[in-house]
Amino acid sequence: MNLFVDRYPDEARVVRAALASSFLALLIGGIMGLIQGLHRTGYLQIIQDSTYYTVLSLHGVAMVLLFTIYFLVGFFQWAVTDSLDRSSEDIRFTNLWYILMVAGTLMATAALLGGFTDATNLEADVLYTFYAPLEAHPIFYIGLVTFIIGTWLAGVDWFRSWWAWKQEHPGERTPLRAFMVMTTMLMWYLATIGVAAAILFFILPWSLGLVDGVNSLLTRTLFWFFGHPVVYFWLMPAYMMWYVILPKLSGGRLFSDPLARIVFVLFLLLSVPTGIHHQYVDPGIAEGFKFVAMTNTMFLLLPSLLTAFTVVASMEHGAKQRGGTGRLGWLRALPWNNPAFTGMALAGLMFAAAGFSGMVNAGMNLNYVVHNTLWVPGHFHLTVGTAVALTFMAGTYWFLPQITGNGVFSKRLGLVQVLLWFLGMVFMGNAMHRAGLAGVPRRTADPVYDGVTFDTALGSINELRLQIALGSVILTVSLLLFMAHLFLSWFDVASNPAPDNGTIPEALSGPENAPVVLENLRLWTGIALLLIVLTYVLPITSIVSSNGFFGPAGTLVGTLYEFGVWLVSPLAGVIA
Ligand code: HAS
Ligand code: CU1
Repeated sequence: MNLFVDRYPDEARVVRAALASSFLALLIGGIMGLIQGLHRTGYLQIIQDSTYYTVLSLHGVAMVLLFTIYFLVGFFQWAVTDSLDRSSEDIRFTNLWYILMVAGTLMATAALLGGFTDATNLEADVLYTFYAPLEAHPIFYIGLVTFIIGTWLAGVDWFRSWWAWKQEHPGERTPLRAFMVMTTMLMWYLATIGVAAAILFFILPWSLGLVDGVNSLLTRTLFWFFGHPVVYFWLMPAYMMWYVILPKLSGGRLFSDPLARIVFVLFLLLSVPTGIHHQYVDPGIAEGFKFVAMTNTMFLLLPSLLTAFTVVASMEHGAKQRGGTGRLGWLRALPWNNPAFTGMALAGLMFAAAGFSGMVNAGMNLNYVVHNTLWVPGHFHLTVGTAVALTFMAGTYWFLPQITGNGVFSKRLGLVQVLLWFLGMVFMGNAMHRAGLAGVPRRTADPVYDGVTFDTALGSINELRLQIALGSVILTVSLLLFMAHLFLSWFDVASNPAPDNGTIPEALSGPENAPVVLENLRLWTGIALLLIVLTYVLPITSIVSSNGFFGPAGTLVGTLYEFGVWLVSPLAGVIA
């Protein structure tokens, strides 16, 4: 039997645990999403307006930090173990990073849940971006840091496997899946420097009461240093599924392995030096720095456009192997009755629209029209909420049998589920984008103001509200179906055997055609670092010299001194 679970039972256990955590977060986040969707459209208001922000914080953290990252660590563990064909160097270490992630999650979640009651001083109504001056209980930040350290150790674990593999296979090209994991993790290490610095040096000491204030522009900038690349941390595993699973499900092979590698290297190079495109309207950052971020963002479209080409070309190749013909007629020959395929293909289709709204966001002048409106949630419900989430759910229909040894309960149920998700997002994504153009703000419990009407170019605002509410309901139905289906498949209620289809076919143009220099990850990481220095040192220096490390007043030298004193003071305390 060729199933992953039979070959690597210990690793499969960690993968299953990560997936279970991921889907639990999805369920919790989804319920919060329904409450919000109905609340802000005015259809059902079961919470206070003030509680809306607790709900929204939980929704954001559960969906974009927990659901996505737990899924991807599980998926990456499979990708590394399976593609290198070797066990973890030390399974105890593998268990350790997962346990750390869970410990971090419990702390952060306790703080988030505390927001629902006055009985404790736990609270984290700070939304997933935790901008100062919004302040959470310290346990929230400690939880986040612990969770991130867990992901760092996961990366160490995979690098150890890769180095050991290289020792035994000198001169060989790294298998594609492992290559994708390594480049993604290098990107993640660079990106998380920003959030680690923001939390450890500024926000956590401030919430612990060790320092009086923070420079909120500085912590925002450090957040977006991390906050843009984190979106690719979610996207790159979805891309990996499109590159390695989708061509196979289409009935063919990946069109080009070298092109896929180039895409992942481009993400490593360009993901971080673009973060300022979230801050086009922030005062205190000179226009020139914003322009540089915009230019880098436009270059960053390239890996996604390359992906669109390669993945669709691979699908066409697959369809033609299955007898498809014609310029577009081949589309009919694709396996549309397979939920794993259909879900991923629809996720890709939706991403084409999402990429377009991303381009609008990225243009400095167009951004002024859409920033802080519902357009932006429209954009990310199509990117992370569809391209990523639907790919993860659909991919699970293929992936779950590999790690549990049990077949999926019902293909038809799976198909209905992925179609409903797509439909729900068509309503919600479309209506949110349009409501944003009408000026409806994001992150607002009840966007109704005296004397203000939102004018839509087409249709009416009530129709948009209805679409958002309807979308929320359809998505919830899809989510509940997914959870039920997952349960039925996982516990093998129908006793369906797992199909023996775990092998990934070779690409049409294989790794031997890739330039050797692509393997040089030190070089790419070095260039990525250089680009980060070039784009971030000047804006950060300027932010600190105008407002100090810890808020207004103080010159750069003065605050550097203050900062130094703060750093050594615990040490002085210990000595005394
Ligand atoms: Fe974004 C805001 C720009 C991609 C997520 N983004 C956000 C926020 C989130 C987010 C969460 O420049 C809100 C943050 C907040 O809370 O404030 N984004 C971009 C650009 C891209 C982009 C240029 N975003 C993503 C992805 C995300 C994500 C991916 C999550 C996973 N975004 C912005 C900007 C803002 C922003 C500004 C700030 C807005 C503001 O003012 O606040 C690009 O990476 C997009 C490139 C994509 C393409 C599409 C290629 C098409 C493909 C499909 C192939 C088709 C297939 C299927 C496979 C060029 C690959 C074929 C099927 C058949 C049947 C044939
Ligand atoms: Cu971004």
